[in-house]
Amino acid sequence: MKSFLNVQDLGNLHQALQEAVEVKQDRFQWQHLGKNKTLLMVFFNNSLRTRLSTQKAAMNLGMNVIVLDVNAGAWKLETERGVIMDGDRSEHLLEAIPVMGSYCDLIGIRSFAGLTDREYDYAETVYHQFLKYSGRPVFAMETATVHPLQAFADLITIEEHKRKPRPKVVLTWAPHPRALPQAVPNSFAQWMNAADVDFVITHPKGYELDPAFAGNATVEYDQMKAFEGADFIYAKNWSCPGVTCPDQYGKILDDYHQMMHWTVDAAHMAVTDNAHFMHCLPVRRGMIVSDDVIEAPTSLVIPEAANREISATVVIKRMLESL
Ligand code: AN0
Ligand code: CP
Repeated sequence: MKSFLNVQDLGNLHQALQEAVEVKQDRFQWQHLGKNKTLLMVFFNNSLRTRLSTQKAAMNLGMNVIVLDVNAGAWKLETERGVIMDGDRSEHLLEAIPVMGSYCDLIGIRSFAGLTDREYDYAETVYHQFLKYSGRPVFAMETATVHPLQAFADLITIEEHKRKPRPKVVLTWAPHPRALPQAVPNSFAQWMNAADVDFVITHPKGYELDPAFAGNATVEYDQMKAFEGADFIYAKNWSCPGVTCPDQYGKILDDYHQMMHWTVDAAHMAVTDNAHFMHCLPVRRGMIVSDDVIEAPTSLVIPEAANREISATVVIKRMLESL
């Protein structure tokens, strides 16, 4: 595997899930694969889970790891071609990328959406520049439109906790004070569409996900109706994807004070089939979810985060095997 952005990059999903089970049984059995190999993790944005779980995964596989926080100590990078660099950006991404590639064997990138230029974000411009100019296999650690390591961990978690062969999984929008990317819901939708689940998306009008990710999933605008009989509730905020209202791309459509009835609380969970609560974290309590719901025994937020180490181990293992 030379690139990891989408669920299709893993090939047979059932096989990948089986590999995750094997990794979980003994995560250190492929230490030889990473000997004298180096992973470079490049962060343009903050992280807790991705940073720790991906580094741990690489260590499970016997790799060395270098982490670069671009905004904390590196030169400010220009990303546009054809500009006169007389501002505060000292270096161009087009030199920085091959230089980074020369020090490592694999590259993981975190580069969030700018949320101003839909075309630039949805073309995954930064990711593809890394792929093209680094000469190394590259994987997304949340890029402009996707967060596949998260969605893979989410699916592993659902497989571990499902009580029916085909559970009902509901992705629900929830309020947040700041505009957030669509990467997490995009990937979650893509992976759920590929999995054997009954998948429903619920959000206020205007937050329709890009059809490339939402596929044929059922969209139910009545949140309570969507929650009925659900086995898994996956909450996440996202800003306007610009599908039904292109001029609003990356914006919050209504003041969050008006949207607090979308916060997942006990009254919401009461209409489900004793559903598990899920969220990728970091989560704002009182905005996305109430304290009692996230603290309930049915909440999976911690096992879900723990499975990030498993999803990352499978992905890095696959990349090491194809070096
Ligand atoms: C990011 C997002 O919503 O994409 C990262 C989530 C894993 N969240 C925040 O910036 C709060
Ligand atoms: N879920 C997730 O990717 O968390 P971080 O932003 O802390 O890495």
